[in-house]
Amino acid sequence: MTAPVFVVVGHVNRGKSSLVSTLAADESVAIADEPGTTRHCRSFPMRVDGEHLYTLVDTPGFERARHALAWLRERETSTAERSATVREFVRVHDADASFPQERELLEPILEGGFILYVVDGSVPFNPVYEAETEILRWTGRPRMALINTIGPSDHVEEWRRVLDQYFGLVRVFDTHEADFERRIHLLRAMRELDEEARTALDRAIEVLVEDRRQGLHQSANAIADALVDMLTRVESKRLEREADPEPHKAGLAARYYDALCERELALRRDLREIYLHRNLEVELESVEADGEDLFDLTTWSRLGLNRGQLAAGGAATGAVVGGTLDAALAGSSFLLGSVIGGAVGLASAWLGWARLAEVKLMGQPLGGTLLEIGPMRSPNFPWVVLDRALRFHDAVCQRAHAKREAVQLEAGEGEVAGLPGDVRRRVQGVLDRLAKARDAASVESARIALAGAIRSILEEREASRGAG
Ligand SMILES: Nc1nc2c(ncn2[C@@H]2O[C@H](COP(=O)(O)OP(=O)(O)OP(=O)(O)O)[C@@H](O)[C@H]2O)c(=O)[nH]1
Ligand SMILES: [Mg+2]
Repeated sequence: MTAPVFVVVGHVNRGKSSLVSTLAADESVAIADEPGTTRHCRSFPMRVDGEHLYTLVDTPGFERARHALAWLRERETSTAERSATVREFVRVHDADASFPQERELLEPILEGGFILYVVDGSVPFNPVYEAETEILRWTGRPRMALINTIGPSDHVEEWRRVLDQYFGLVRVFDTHEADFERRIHLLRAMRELDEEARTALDRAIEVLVEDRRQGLHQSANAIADALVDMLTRVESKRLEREADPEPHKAGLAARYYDALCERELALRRDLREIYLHRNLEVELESVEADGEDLFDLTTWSRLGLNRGQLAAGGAATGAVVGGTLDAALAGSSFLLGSVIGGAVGLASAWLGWARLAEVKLMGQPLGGTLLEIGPMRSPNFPWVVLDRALRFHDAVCQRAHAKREAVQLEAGEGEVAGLPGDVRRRVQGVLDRLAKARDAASVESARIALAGAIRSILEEREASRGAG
């Protein structure tokens, strides 16, 4: 079975490369505001595990469609001969080097490619496009039209009425907003182009769905790994006998803070890798910018956790006793800002940390003392990490590869707030086990259980998106 070739064509600057990028999940496709970004055809073979499923061809846009059509019409003999006339067009102008863009885009079609014609549904239809669609009709190849909407105006219905006359298949496909589900929908629609393409696309869909399932699995592991690392993290500093610990506290706290932030960032890089978004910016949100950061533990109500739930779940960590939660967590963000900025007295910063994480000063058998911070004991902390991980995962796993801007996590309603009670209790149960784990084997067993719980959460979310 040969892999079918789909040739993405359209007017210059209408989102052809965006379609290729999103459908191929390939962020290396050049996309830009300037018309004429794509100058030459480029093939993107869709391969999964070495299996070649289909090929997408990005092409330069139509530039002189009306002239090209006029040339064809002058030479029209019979309808049956139209595709031969298009071949003749390419051959003749190869010799005189005119119509470079039209020649480039027609060649892969004449070689047996299926046509995906992209239009911009935010600009009105005009007769230039009629020339383009007419040329495509002359090739006699199976074709589908896709309405992509770049700007804010809406001319989709107008386009649909026109395109229905020229194309057997017309679909709306927003190249910058399409998530995995919509990609699969489009591949299903493309099956209608041709019997042979159908077999190949069926296989492609099957492989992509399985690949996606594995992606969710890997993501759950990555999130669980990060959670366990962050929750068990300890920073320590050995001090000389008689040394005053005070001057060392702020530095150690800052190192601890940095290590946790760095681990969260590493998780984002892992998730980005899983979904083939290697160039996506994944910076952590800063407190200054939007008031939300990893240590914004005061927002526990946003996470949908009330004090009772936390107390029930988190009592094992010893941090929640009666009404002390609010006091313990109040101002933690401010506190961390001050650890970094050094604005507040070191002693009070250290005191604040002691409310979130264990801090210890221990005598050592061979003399001197060990100043230690961690592990994190705030019962809110893992929920904040999980919440942020879920939101980031959602953003990355649904992101179209044509959309290149940095990921922005929306502040507001947390994701863990929407989890059913039994799911939260399952997660909390594992967190409690982790807090009590005293050896590597019990930490590992908690990590596996956590990955399992997170996997169910991710799969549930994926299923609800598919249903929507
Ligand atoms: N917001 C938004 N912008 C889009 C969408 N599709 C394309 N664009 C933008 O439109 C511009 C052109 O997109 P490309 O995908 O490069 O278009 P093209 O048809 O390949 O352009 P040429 O190669 O120059 O013919 C880029 O700035 C894209 O970011 C969309 O669905 N939404
Ligand atoms: Mg392009």
